[in-house]
Amino acid sequence: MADRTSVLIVGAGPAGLVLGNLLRAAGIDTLILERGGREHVQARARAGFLGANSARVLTEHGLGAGLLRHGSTHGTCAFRDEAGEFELRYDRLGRGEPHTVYPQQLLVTDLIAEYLARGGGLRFGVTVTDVDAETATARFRDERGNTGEVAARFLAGCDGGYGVTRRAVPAPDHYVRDHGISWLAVLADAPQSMPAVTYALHRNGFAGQMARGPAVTRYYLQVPPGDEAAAWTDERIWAELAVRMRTGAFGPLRQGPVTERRIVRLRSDVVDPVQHGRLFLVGDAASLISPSAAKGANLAIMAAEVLARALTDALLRDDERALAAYSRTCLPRIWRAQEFSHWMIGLLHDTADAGQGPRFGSALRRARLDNLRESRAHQDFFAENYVGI
Ligand code: RFL
Repeated sequence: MADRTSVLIVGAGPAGLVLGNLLRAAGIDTLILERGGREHVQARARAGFLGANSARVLTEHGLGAGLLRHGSTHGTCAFRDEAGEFELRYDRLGRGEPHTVYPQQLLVTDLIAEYLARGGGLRFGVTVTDVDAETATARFRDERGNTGEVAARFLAGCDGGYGVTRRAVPAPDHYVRDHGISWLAVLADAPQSMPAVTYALHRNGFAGQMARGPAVTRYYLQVPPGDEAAAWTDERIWAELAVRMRTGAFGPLRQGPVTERRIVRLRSDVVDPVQHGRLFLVGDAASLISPSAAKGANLAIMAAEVLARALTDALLRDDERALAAYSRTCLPRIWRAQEFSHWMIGLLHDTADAGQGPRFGSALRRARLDNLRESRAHQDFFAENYVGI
């Protein structure tokens, strides 16, 4: 006998948990199946920068208490290259909005607690093995090897960019770009070295610093594709960061033990359409976006709100118009975020496109940075896209 629920959500990341919370607030019966254990999911450090729209979704729906209490506001970023450093107060440019910095693992912890308090069903250690979009059923296997099936009115695919649900959309247009660029993503137990998010452009490659909390900081180092994270010792990481951040000119870094190092391949893709039958894809499952512009978690939260509204209309008011339009509603925003993230990749790296040598690429990059340094119109474009969309 299959379990039954109104909405079966695959995956307890930001997408699945925001969706689950919003549906529970409307009194809709939901079940989340999550492959990982609770501790693993609550410890997974990834995003940190939330745009104004994401903060609004969370606070408007009673999910922002932790964010308001422990998050911090950031409105400045800095760029360094051989010509020096300049800062952009992006919270005074464009639409005048700042970021709220709140580590993703804390947000996920809050969302799980609130979802359970709202009476939502949630099973950890359960892997969905395949879904049928037409009948809205899913098969799963738990950690002991037991298998089972859930029948739902609707399925939400919130299982990330490499999950099973996107494969249940038959013959989608699958747009893919591998940027041929890898970053070493580092978390260090140390306060941030620079007061602002800092992007350093250097002939050795890009380096970046992003705040995560008073005692934890994220750094990025562009590394050759194929590099292994284990090859980067603490000493090597700090030495290379010092070179690219030009600490000789701008002052030393505040070092601490490196607690996480992992290779992130800059890869982007979009599934179109993001719905099929009674299945709807949300967040990374719909579109993977490179972390260059810190958009992934933000897209996930906003799409979850769109889908929650549409499912509420369908289940409580028997009105499926918003559900039918889900792809059309989400895809333009996804593509705008992709466009900006590509623009950022071009700003931060020497990209040698076919037929255009590396020297041409780096000269273009310098011109792009000069525009950002000097032109108010470019600064407004940057600010609006950096925090908005
Ligand atoms: P998630 O967070 O990957 O969650 C998917 C969940 O689905 C589970 N799952 C399954 N469960 C059951 N059965 C299966 N078959 C399953 N397959 C998978 C997984 O265990 C997991 O729990 O997807 P979601 O919810 O769409 O959220 C997306 C965000 O996590 C992601 O876009 C961001 O982390 C991207 N990102 C950033 N986004 C921002 O908006 N701002 C940032 O500052 C930012 N920084 C980052 C980032 C991503 C990074 N990495 C690791 C790629 C920094 C980094 C380093």
